[in-house]
Amino acid sequence: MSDPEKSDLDSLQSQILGQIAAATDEAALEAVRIATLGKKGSISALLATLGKMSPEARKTQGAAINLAKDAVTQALGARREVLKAAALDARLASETIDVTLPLREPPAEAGRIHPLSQVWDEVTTIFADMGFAVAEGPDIETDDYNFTRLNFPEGHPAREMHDTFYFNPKGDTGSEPGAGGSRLLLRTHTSPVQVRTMLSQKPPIRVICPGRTYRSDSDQTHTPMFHQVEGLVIDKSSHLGHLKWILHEFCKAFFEVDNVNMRFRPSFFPFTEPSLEVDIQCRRDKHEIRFGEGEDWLEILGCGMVHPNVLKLCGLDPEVYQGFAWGMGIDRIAMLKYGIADLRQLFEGDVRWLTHYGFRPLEVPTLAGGLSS
Ligand code: 2U9
Repeated sequence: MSDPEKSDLDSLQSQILGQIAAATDEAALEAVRIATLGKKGSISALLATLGKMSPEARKTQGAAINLAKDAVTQALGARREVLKAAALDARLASETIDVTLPLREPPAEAGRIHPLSQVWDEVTTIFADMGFAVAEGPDIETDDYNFTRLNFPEGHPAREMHDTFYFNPKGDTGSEPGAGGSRLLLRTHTSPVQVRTMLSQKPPIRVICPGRTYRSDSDQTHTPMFHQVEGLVIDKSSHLGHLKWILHEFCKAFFEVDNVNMRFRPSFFPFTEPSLEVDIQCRRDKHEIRFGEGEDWLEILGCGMVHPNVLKLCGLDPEVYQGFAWGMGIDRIAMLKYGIADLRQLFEGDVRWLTHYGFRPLEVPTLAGGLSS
């Protein structure tokens, strides 16, 4: 090999080694490898010229080119290791986690219990503590259980189409309800559950009946579906004094105050006689309402002694048995207790609203631990 050729090879080698040293990542280094040792690379091109040389020239130039190739291969390998280590260091640095950051809320913590479910649980907890069982029944009822056995006379306004969602009688596709006591309807109160209880159990009876109820009514204070909880006590001696005590204890426990002043006003329901409506005293400040004492009265429930006709229609002898019943709207008492202004918000399913008004799922209401704390 002549000197100029050798110095050409030397300068090519040092140029390539310079490119290898300047490669700042593995992709740049790979580009250098392809440009030198790849099929069309500069060193591969030199090696390809060996075939056309004389044996002597091939010997000397072949050795020199192979030395340069080895030097480049070795430099590529060494640089690759350096770049690999640097890339790993950079990745480790970028992926560090701050173990002092707070944990993300687990799903059981992030979910919320709807205020209606909360109040439902609060009410059943209070009455369960007094020895009441919970009874449930179907949402679709007969005319007989929803009205007739509750002493609603034929033609009573509550039976009218505008209040009650009737189903079409079998075979009738028109909108007018058919005749007879077996028409199906969406129950307008949970009272048919008490009817079923009386028909299937012997007194003494102590039940509460929470559930969905339906009336054809929709405005700011009414939704076509709403929730009620009713109670029933039947035995041989229960009287209005017992009823007043139960309702007083309930109101103190539910509103979580030591005393509640109550007012019992005469009223009328077909299924009770006498019938009463119950108000509790309250004080309204600008931003909040306090229950139990104050200048205002708030209606919260209705009640009364079960009408002798109802006892008879439910298979009990009114000469032997007597008892009392009450009913209240769960939606209404939930709104009062938790300061919910618009009834319709209860049914909108807005997750932002639920985050504000909802309850933590693991904080189950108990009388000992606090109902709503
Ligand atoms: C039977 C006998 C008697 C249940 C009662 C009320 C009074 C009452 C309303 C409160 C607000 C319904 O949600 S509301 O509109 N209820 O005032 N309910 S006594 O009496 C019964 C029930 C069943 C067999």
